[in-house]
Amino acid sequence: MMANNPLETVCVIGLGYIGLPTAAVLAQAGKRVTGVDLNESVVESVNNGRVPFVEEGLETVVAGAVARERLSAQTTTPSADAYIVAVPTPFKDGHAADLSFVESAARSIARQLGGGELIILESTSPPGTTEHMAEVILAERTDLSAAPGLPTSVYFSHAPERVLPGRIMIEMVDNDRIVGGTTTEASELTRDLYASFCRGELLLTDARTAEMAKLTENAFRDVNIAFANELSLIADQLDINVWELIDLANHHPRVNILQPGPGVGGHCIAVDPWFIVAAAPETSRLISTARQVNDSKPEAVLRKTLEIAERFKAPRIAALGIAFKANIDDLRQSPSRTIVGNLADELSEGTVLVVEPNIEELPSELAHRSNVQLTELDEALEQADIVLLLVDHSPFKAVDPESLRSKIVLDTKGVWDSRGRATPPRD
Ligand code: SAJ
Repeated sequence: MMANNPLETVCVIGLGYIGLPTAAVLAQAGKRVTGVDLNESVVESVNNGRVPFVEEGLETVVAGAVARERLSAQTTTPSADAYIVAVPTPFKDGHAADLSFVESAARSIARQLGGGELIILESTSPPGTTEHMAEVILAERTDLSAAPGLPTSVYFSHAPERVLPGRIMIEMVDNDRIVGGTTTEASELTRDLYASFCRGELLLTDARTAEMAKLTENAFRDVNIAFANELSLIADQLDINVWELIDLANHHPRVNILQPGPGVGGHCIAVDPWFIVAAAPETSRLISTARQVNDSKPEAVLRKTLEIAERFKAPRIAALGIAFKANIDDLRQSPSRTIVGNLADELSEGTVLVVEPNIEELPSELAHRSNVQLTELDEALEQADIVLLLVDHSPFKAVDPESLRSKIVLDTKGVWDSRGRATPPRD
């Protein structure tokens, strides 16, 4: 039984942006960790101590854990004391969550269980998914039960991650964390496991509230960014500088407006609020509208760029950044990538010079286009008629706006537009 089981071996299913760092910090904390991923090249790179994506500080921890034989990776699910499911939960048509990866992870775990194990869902999920995962497992294993305290008991919980890409290794350890079990015992076991690496407060609740809390955090940010994005469109219409406007308003002690941009990207904030909308469509009016406002921003940036481009016969447009946000190489659901693709589609003549310091080759949908080129920053700035800043990567921030005087600049992140900027923009 659990009291005798200190959860020494942990299996993490899904070695992506969340699963791999989680596996690494657990291994660093002394657990024996097996990471599981369907992708053989991911497995191979982890076993060689390498990380298949850019995340500050992660590779050192992975390499150390692999060298000390605390962390290894494979394509099949082994038996373990605890399982952490960190697989994607994308949305399907109509914005309902696609739980097929969670379900197949659950089935692979079911085969390994002997009683006493803890199964934690980390993937961001609609309310009820942890209970659903438990049902999938218990349907396969009628010899086991979710009632606590029996030799045949297994324990289920949700422990949503809330780390910020780019700061994962810091936030994984320092952030407070919500832990929601389907039983109190499951919550307590999860808390004990996470306490091995997490210095933040571990806040216990039930599984459904934990699921909703995670969605609420991202919906909160989405709604607030939508406010900033809507303001930027209004300010444009009224010929007001939005950066100055926000800076001035933020001097009020109870106002803290976020920053507008080319849209909201990534696999979290642009996705998770839809799970709330799908769960309560009639009631989630503000959350749903915020999603639409943020999703409409790339089109507004595209129209404005094309309008300016009309002034040239064959414009050279330097598009700075196609990642979904600053200083990462993640192009998933990136509004700037969409803008560049659509710009290339709609530009009858001219060239889009893409500058993205964090990648070595363009994604396939851009790579084959004759009017798109991956270009170094200096060269793109020199050649460009129009400079379209889409992501606030550090090298772009270092460009002196004075050097762009002869260009038409469209700065969607307010990086070079310092009017009224007495204080640095807040994150
Ligand atoms: N963005 C703006 N204006 C802002 C802030 C962000 O336009 O003022 C844009 C970014 O450019 C980006 C998008 O929003 O396209 C999302 O970026 P982000 O930095 O706000 O968030 P993510 O998606 O990298 O990470 C979020 C975080 N959630 C919250 O801050 C509530 C993180 O803590 C979560 O762990 C993560 O989602 C997740 O995995 O759910």
